[in-house]
Amino acid sequence: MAKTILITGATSGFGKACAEYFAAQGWQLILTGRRRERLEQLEKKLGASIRQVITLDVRDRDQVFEQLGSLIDVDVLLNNAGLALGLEPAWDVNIDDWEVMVDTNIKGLMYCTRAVLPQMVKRGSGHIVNIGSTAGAWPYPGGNVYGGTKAFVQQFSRNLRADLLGNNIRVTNLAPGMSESEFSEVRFKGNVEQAAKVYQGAEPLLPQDIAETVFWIVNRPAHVNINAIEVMPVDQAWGPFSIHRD
Ligand code: NDP
Ligand code: 8X3
Repeated sequence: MAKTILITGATSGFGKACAEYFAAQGWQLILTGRRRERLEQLEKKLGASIRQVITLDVRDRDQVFEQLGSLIDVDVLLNNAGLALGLEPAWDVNIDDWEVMVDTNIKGLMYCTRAVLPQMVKRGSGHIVNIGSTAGAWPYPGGNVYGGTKAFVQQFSRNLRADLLGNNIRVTNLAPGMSESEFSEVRFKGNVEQAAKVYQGAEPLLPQDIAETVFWIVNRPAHVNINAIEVMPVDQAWGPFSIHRD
C-alpha cells in the first residue's frame, strides 16, 4: 500500500518540491499551507497522488488540532512550514516579526507534532522530519530569533526521540543552509532585489536537493534513525570569529 506524507508549507520551496518528488515516487500526499489557490494548483497537477489538501495556518492551534488531529495512517509528518522575517540587529528589530517567527517555527511545529503523534503512537509506526536550519547551530548577525527558533527545532527533535523510545517512531532534524526559494523574498518582505542578492554569484541549494534528502531519510531501513543532517551548498562555509577593534 502507498505510504502517506503530510507536508506543512507545501505551497512553495522545500514543501512543494517534496510534494512533487514524493508523488513521483508513488507516495500519497496530504498538503497544507495558507495559500488555497496554490494548493488547488498542486491538487490539479499531482492528481491521484493527492489524498487531501488542507488550508491551514499552523499558528492557529484550534484549527491544527481540528484538521490534523483526526487524520489516520500518516506515515511521515514533514514539519516544514516556517519563515524568517528581517535581518535587523536585535535592538532595532520589529518585535512583531519575532513573534511571528516564534508562533510559526516553534509553536506551529509543536501543534502539528502534538496533533499527529497520537495516531502514530497508536499504530506503532511513523516518522517526523523537522526542517531546522544551519541557523539553529551557527550564529550570524541578524539571525537572532530566527536562529533561536531553529535551535528549538533541533533540541525538540532530540527530545522527541527520547520520549518516543520504544514506540517505533523515527525523528529527524534536517538542517539546510542557503537554499533558493521564496524564503528571502519573505524575509525581506517582498523586496525581490534584496532577496536576489542573497544568492547572487553563488550556487545555492535548490528545493529539489532538499526533497531528495528527505526522501533518502525516510527510506532508510526500518531500524535506522537519522537523528540529524546538516546540508550546505559547496559555495557556503563558516567564517572566522569576528573581533571588534578600536
Ligand atoms: P518558502 O518561503 O519558499 O516556503 C515556506 C512555506 O511555509 C510556504 O509553503 C508557506 O506557505 C509556509 N508557511 C509559512 N508560514 C506559514 C503558516 N503560518 N502556516 C502554514 N504555512 C506557512 O521557504 P522555504 O521552502 O525555503 O522554507 C521552508 C522551511 O525551510 C522553513 O521552515 C525555513 O525556515 C526552512 N529553511 C529554509 C532555508 C532556505 O535557505 N531557504 C534554509 C534552512 C531552512 P503559505 O504562505 O501558503 O502558508
Ligand atoms: C535559512 C538559512 O542562513 O538564511 O534557514 O538563516 S539562513
